[in-house]
Amino acid sequence: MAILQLNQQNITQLENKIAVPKYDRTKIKTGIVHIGVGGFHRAHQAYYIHQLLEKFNAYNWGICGLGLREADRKMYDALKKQDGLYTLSIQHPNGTIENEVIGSIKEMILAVDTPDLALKKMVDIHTKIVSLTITEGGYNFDSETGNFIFDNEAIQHDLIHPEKPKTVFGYVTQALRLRKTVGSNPFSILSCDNIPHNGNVARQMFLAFAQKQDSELANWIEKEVSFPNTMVDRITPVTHESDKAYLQTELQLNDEWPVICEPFIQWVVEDNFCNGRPQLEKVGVQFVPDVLPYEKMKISLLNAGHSVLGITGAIHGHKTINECMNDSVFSNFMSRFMSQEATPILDPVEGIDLEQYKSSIEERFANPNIKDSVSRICSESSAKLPKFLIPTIEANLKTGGSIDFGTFILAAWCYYSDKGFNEQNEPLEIIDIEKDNLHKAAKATQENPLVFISQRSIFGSLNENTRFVKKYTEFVRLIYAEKNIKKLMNAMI
Ligand code: CS2
Repeated sequence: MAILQLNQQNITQLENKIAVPKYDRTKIKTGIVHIGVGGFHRAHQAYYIHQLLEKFNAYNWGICGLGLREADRKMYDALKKQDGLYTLSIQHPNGTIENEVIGSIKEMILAVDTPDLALKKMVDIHTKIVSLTITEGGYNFDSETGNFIFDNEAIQHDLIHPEKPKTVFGYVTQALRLRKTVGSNPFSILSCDNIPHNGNVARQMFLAFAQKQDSELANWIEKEVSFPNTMVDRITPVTHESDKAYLQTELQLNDEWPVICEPFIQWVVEDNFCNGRPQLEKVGVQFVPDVLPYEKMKISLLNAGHSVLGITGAIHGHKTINECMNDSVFSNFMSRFMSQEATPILDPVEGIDLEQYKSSIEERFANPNIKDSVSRICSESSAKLPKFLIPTIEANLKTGGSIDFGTFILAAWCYYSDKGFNEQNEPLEIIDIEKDNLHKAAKATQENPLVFISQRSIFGSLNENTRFVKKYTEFVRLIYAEKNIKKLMNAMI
């Protein structure tokens, strides 16, 4: 049977094989410009908007995907070819797969090719929200000081050339400037990254940039633009060739870049939008006055739990998170980390039973059909760990709580960054913008055990805490001497 290319024209031929959008896509107007379209955005926010279109004809809230970097070209090309359509394959633990074509991404813009078009779309009066998944590192702040990093070429360029921006800070600020000039309302800036207080952090960073460029504009942004805090959740592994091949053989469908995800989905949002918002509560999004306890809970348990499994699992030679969960030493170690170190630092969260929440994380991680690679989890650890794990260690140092599990992970991360091979002698796939610096610092550990944790932009002042330094040094010594991470973990649980 002939293989059909996924695109708008073929939609009617596809509807016998797979769920396709029932709404009239020609009626969709862009209300949201999303910067950073990747797997997660397409499994999460775009899926919620798709449901809103499907059930409530929310035609004013379509999405325009905006890529600012050359690295976004591949996604741009794939979605452009498919008129913004893509397949979401929801993988249940029992093997059931729900495939659905998602239609909420109405248009795509690649700013490196068409910068004027990108600005025009952000300035368009119908655009009410600019949302972001620019990764934990994308907010451009120093973990030690919390300040915006000005000392970088692209930022320097954008400060001097407001009309020819390159970075997210330059684009958003210029778009707001143009909106102010023509007297239209600003858009809300909606951060969907895993950073505690993501809205507040975004606000602080965009204001710092704008202040340096144009203080009058910065004052206007401060007064008029809202930056809701949000907690986002859905595990979305990297798409593999086999996922594409599955759609080709099972559904005779060619999709350049489908998305795989788990059934679980959650979005908790602060109801603080300066220019309107979609009625997402109709499709299960929770609007709450204070998102911070939810964010802290999710980041300290789920994201940190992922890093705990990912780093140790990678060293041992496990390839995926579910493989780690099948190994009781790893799953028990994570569970001990969660109960002994992360739970005590959390505030009560309304409507959530923490014990149940932790069990659900364990079940989700064990989903055998998600196959989330440890390399995705370990990627960009230099940006993730200062948000996911280090605050928990710091909080426990303040209260005198346990720091063993968290500290072990930092020592293991040093070993991981140093060796570049797992204990089965296979090369590790290390993806980190700081990869070379991490490797250099970790290499020096044999002579001076504190070099790695003296990278202050990652570890802050942890290297000045005697209790932490003692534990860390002991673990580094053990991990390097034993060369058997599992044995050491087993002794701790
Ligand atoms: C993961 C997250 O990047 C990571 O290390 O912990 O991508 C995680 O899968 C999502 O935040 C789940 O919502």
